[in-house]
Amino acid sequence: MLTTEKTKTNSSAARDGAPRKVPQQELAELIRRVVREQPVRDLHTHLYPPTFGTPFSGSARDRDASGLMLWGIDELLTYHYLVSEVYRVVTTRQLPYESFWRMTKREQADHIWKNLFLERSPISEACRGVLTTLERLGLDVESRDLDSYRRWFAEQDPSEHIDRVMQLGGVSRITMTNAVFDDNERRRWLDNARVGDDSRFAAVLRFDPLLRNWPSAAEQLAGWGYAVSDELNDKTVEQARQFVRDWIDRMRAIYCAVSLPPDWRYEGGDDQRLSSVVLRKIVLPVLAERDMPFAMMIGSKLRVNPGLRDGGDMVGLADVASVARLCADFPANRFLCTMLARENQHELAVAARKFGNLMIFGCWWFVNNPSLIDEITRMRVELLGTSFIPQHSDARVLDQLIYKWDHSRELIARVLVDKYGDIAASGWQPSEQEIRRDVQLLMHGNFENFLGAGAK
Ligand code: HDL
Ligand code: ZN
Repeated sequence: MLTTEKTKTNSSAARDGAPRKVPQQELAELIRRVVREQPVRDLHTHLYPPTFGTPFSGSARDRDASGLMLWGIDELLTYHYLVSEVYRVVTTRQLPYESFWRMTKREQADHIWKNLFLERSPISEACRGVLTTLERLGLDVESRDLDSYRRWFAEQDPSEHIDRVMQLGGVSRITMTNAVFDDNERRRWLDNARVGDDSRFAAVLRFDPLLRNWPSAAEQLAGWGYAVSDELNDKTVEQARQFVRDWIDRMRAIYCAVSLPPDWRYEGGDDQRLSSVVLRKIVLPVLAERDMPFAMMIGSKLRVNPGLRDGGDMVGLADVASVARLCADFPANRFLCTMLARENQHELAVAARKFGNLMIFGCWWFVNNPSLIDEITRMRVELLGTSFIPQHSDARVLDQLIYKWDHSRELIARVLVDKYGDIAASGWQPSEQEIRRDVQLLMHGNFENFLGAGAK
């Protein structure tokens, strides 16, 4: 219905001190700028500061072959996404997996560069990301001169490069994934209590085996001095809770996390599945006591093709009803959740409408592609407004922060341009201040507010 009454003009609104309304034609550019300028708190990565060692460093003195801080062009090119993709082009008949894994990192990178960049155009998202990163670092992509890129990286200092990449990616703080059951990771924390003391990084206690394979996890806890048996009696429960507390404290973890297989289920209070009992008796009580969220990343079938190593995992349809049951049964806990299957995304967003203690986040791994980020983010805004966390990078190589956030910011902005445009068309003219407030929530505030008092 067309109203005859003139709406307030900007000048009269400005006179009475209301925030300036943004004329529609300027709206799109303003939204893109706000999204570009808003620092993001990246809630899930596999990145590390130099204190965890780095296999790549200009000076041989600093190199640590098992170091966890991955950065530079050869790590970018040998990202497990690209290993999977190159094996679609050069099959195992031509290059057996073990021959590839016996190559040096440089030789593997040469192989991927040749087959996925030079002999075929690098148009996949993972290939394109390498190009975006090189371009934003100021390197000459058009030259296609891999050795020139290598020379440039070899001149960089790892810690200074972290500052540079965070600045280019607009990342205010990096959240690590600290897998306590990984020997390399655990040893570094036990050898050096200050290993996590880099203010640019926050730690996350990741303990998949507790839920994926309790008997094996219990054996390892016993080996670490906790009086646990694989029978979940009171003594074992208390000792396992102490294990979780000890590592939250050692890492100063801001939340705890697991990745779960697609067939993971939680059937409610009397569910005697080992993972459900471990959740109910060990994990969730400690997290409630510590006022700390629990992140569940659900849908990964591990090593369906072991020859590809980290690249060998597969996606499967998960059960959103199990997440909903957890949220209902544990109202004192807060749950971060992301799912790997595209087909789970709508139901998960609807579950978030039902439970305020559920915060859905990110377009994870196999749905971290432009077409799906657009689809999923659009659907989430329509169902949840600004009350979700649109993205995390999942970066494994430091430099990936640049492309993963460049690509996602553009896509998130595109959705917001449409959504603010829709309300402006009804006469609700958003002010710049309101847009900045909303984007700060999406990129930073929703995550920080969900962390609770205990962690920042
Ligand atoms: O379990 C996870 O955190 C996943 O993100 C895996 O690390 C996976 O290999 C990955 O890197 N996805 O992007
Ligand atoms: Zn991850």
